[in-house]
Amino acid sequence: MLRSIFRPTIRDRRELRRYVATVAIAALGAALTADVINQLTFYVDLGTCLRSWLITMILAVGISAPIARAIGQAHLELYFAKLEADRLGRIDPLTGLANRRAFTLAGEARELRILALAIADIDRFKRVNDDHGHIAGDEVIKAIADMMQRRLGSLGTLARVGGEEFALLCPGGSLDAIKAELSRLRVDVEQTPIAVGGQLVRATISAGIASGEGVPFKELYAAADKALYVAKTRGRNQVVAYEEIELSGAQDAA
Ligand code: GH3
Ligand code: MG
Ligand code: MG
Repeated sequence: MLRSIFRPTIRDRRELRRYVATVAIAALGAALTADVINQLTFYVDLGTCLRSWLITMILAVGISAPIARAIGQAHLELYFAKLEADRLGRIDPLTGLANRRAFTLAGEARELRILALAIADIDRFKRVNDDHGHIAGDEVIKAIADMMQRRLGSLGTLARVGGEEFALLCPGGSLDAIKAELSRLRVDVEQTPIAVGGQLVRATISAGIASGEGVPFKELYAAADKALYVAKTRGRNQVVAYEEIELSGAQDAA
């Protein structure tokens, strides 16, 4: 009881009402107990006792309820502010996608079984900035993020994990379907000029994908990153699967 009064957890209006009621009942109980002892010690007559108890009850509730309401309201606002801060701490402000922190938390969630992880990176993005300026560069990042959201958003957690780098974490579905959507996204980006400040900017992306149920998140991330690196060295604007490079490595060695 004391803990729920002095260290309350108030998450909605119902809990706020319960808090006000708890404090008012506690104040009423304490004040009435004191007044009963008082009146019985200095007993005059029953009428005086009853009038005093009635006044005590009205004062106890009348004073404690508004104070409890103000304290409870402050706790509720603090709770909402914390929720909002948590939400903002997981979102990339430019694209509205999850940020790297949220992506890592999702990937390391113990109960999550990961089917596939892909990393996509805009090709030669430094040139976009150099040719069109940093603000136009931001617009390009945002436009590509929107294309990704439309193509890949339903497949799992999509995040902006770096400047012009995105990652997708798929907990289920069909691996072939995920690879196919990633390839369609690559074509979408290649074929969709992005209008920024009266100019059309053309961009391409490269992506690496790794899969394996039960493989730890960090290992899968490193494998997808390796596949992305191979996509870049092979000339960019392509999707490479880690299994594919492992296989070709084995064939080269044979
Ligand atoms: P690659 O094909 O090898 O990926 O080449 P790249 O030029 O895309 O790669 P690099 O890593 O050399 O350059 C990435 C550039 O992205 C450099 C940096 O200035 C730019 N960048 C990073 N974050 C942002 C951002 O938030 N906005 C803008 N406009 N540019 C950014
Ligand atoms: Mg790049
Ligand atoms: Mg990059």
